[in-house]
Amino acid sequence: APTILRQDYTPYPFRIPTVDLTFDLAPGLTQVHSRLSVERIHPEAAPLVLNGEALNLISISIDGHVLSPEHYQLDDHQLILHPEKAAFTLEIISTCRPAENTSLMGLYQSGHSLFTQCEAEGFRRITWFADRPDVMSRYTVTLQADKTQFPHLLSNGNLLHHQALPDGRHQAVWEDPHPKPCYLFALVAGDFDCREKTITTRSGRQALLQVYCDKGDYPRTAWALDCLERSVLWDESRFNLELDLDRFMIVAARDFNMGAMENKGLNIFNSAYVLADAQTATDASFEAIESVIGHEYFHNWTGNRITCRDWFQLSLKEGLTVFRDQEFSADMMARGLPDSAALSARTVKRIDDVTALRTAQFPEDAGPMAHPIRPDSYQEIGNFYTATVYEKGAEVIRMQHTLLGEPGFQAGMAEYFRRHDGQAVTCDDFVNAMDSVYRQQAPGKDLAAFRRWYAQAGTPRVSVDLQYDPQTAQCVLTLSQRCDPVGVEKLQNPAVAKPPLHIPFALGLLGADGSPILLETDGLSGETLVLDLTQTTQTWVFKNVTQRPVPSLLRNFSAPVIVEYNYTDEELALLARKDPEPFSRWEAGQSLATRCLLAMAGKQGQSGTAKAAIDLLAATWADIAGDASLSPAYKTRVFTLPSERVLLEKMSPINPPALALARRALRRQLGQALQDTWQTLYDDMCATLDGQTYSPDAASAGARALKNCALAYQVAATVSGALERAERQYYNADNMTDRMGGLTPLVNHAPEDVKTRALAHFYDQWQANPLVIDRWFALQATASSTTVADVQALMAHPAFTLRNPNRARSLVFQFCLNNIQGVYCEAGYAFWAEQVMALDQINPEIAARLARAFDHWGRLVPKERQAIKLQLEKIMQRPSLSRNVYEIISKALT
Ligand code: BAL
Ligand code: ZN
Repeated sequence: APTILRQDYTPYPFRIPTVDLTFDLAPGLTQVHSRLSVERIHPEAAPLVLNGEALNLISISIDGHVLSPEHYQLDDHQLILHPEKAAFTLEIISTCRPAENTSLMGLYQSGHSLFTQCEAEGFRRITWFADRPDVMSRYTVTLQADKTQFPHLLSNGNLLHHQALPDGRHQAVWEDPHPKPCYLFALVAGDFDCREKTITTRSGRQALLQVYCDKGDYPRTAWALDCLERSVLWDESRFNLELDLDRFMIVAARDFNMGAMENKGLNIFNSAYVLADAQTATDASFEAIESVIGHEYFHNWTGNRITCRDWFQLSLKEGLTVFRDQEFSADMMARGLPDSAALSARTVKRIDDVTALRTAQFPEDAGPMAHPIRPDSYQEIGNFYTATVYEKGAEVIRMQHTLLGEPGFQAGMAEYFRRHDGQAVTCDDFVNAMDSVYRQQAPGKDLAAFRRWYAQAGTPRVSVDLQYDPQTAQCVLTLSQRCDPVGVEKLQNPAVAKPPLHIPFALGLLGADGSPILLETDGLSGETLVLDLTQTTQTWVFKNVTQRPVPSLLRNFSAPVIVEYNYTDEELALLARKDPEPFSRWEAGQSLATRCLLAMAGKQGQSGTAKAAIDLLAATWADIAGDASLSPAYKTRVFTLPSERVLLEKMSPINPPALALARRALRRQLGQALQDTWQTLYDDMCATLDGQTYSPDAASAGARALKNCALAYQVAATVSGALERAERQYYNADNMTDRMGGLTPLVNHAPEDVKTRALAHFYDQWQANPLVIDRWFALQATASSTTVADVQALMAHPAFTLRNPNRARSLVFQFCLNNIQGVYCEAGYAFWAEQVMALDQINPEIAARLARAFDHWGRLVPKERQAIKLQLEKIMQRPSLSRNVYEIISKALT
């Protein structure tokens, strides 16, 4: 497969100011009539190259004259024309087959409806076009279809006409006033329920907000519409950005590759991120829906009004929009709370975001697919919708926010829109706008070193040295940064010295009793200082430090780095109990737990080796449990041990089964050691929630989370009566969060008959709801006792299909990615390889995601490493691998 290089970018030699599409829609065969106005930009005779895949050509004409085949070149990927005129109308008639399109890219059928997905390169499966984001056009779209089968015909922008046609057909004509790249095109045809609301935007315009769903799902759309309205209001108030459309639609699709898609005015969503009610969705789902609806809505400005020049710039819109959705969720969680509670609520969101980064992005940055947030090359762009581009990209935006402060960052955003509204631009253009504000704010400083974050792969490490001199009352802090070669760098240039990055490093110092020490250095003072680490090694001297301090490092995770500092266990316990900065306080507890787990994993789960540290951890947790100033949501994060996937990154060589064993053993031990604590927490949370009707607000969700966390520890520790309590909770719950809170420990710990009965009851109850049945599969896929044979048996269940991405994810992905005890064995690796190959025949984007499950194979203990290598080679030998899977497996084997 050819490698595409960022440095090879050249502008498209033509403009296509208008696109007029007429669709004759039917699942079996759809005809597309495309009329493009084309204008040559470059005088020299560059050919007009249009992309097209899986299309059948009927005719091509220029200014009404039909072209015969000797006037164009056509292959499986391109149509090349040699127009003589400088401006002309190009008409292409073609057909495609939505019902046969299992890739879910382009136009496809889901249930009885038709949907499109064009990002990144799906539009070329609809019609021949310049399928690249820097070609922007005004679209007029006519949709024709059978009226009974497809009563709703939707596309971007405003509805111009709707009329009946002969033979029971009808047509709708849509016009989008905003020029857009083709990846933002969308159409939907089907029979839907719709929940809607008219709102007034800040400038007094009326806008219609709509949520479309399959018939019968209407009762589960209220939350989504509410989230959409709050997103509109938030973008006005926090970012000064107003909705620029008269109509904003969201449509839920059962079959969808991604979470959702920000098509202009017509967002298409995976139904998992739209549908929710108390009975079927957990608190986590409600929260995820809020975040994804916000995310897609915020793209309307960051992504759609200003888009990407080329796909190497993907993080321009994704990193920025993830940052915006993270802030939206944090603001929603902190709404109406007094300052200290608001800080704690925001920190809970920060903890979750950092955990997600460490779970997916840190491993990616250490593996064969490591790439900078602005990649330099790709074979298949679909493989670069990654945690690095999204989540690390958001961290890079967040650091600019930290450096400029909220008012400065907003000034930079305003400058970005002033310069580039309506354009397709680069990450550099964004940083230039921020830099212009930064230079004004801080004369003599600039973002030159900061820009390296866009170019460098790998997670930097910052090592910390702290020297204290009681005589002079001075504390000398030295920070040193390094970033080891990763991915292809290791082969190409292992000795490469990466230049230092600009790392905003937030820090505090605590006294022995945990009280904050005022930091004074170089004209700066405060209880938290954000130091500008821009050199490989830098030193700061703090004055008037009257006692030996304990450092609180990288507060609020001010940069996406790994900190190295030799804390004693006691120092970690002090920070976990007393650090006034809640993120670092959580972090200290996690570090102490990590020490226990790694020591135990080194000894096959034996806790004797870490007894003192475990006792200290338990004592610390007991104190935190009783700290009335901390919210239940925050406590739940404290009591959640780091996941295996986070821990794997800290082990060398990696021994996953040993880690899983250690984690299970530590959970049991903490369950036993803190029996009374769990009982008190469980009772307190039940009392807090008693008599309330279900609401997904952050406070109630936090109470339920802590209750279910306490219950899970009791069951893990086989505390007498705990299993019965879980069972009662499962059967009597009035909401899905509590139901899952009861069922999960049952499935992991209960005797076979109890577990089987509950699972059968669950299936029976919810079999008509696909999203709930996804939970049923996922729960079994991740249960510690589940084997490859169990998963194969579940795949034979009538409700299972690999064709639906959510279903494939719920069983196959959950097992391969999250069932450490089940999958790390020869049978597990063989199963994984088989599924990658089977999925590749159906849906290469989804197959390529599964293909990454063992990215870290090269760092595993030798026995596992060999076994996985065999499977990688087996996949590689498969003829007709998709470009998507080929890129992943070939890089893994390099
Ligand atoms: N643009 C693809 C889906 C998303 O990031 O919103
Ligand atoms: Zn996005």
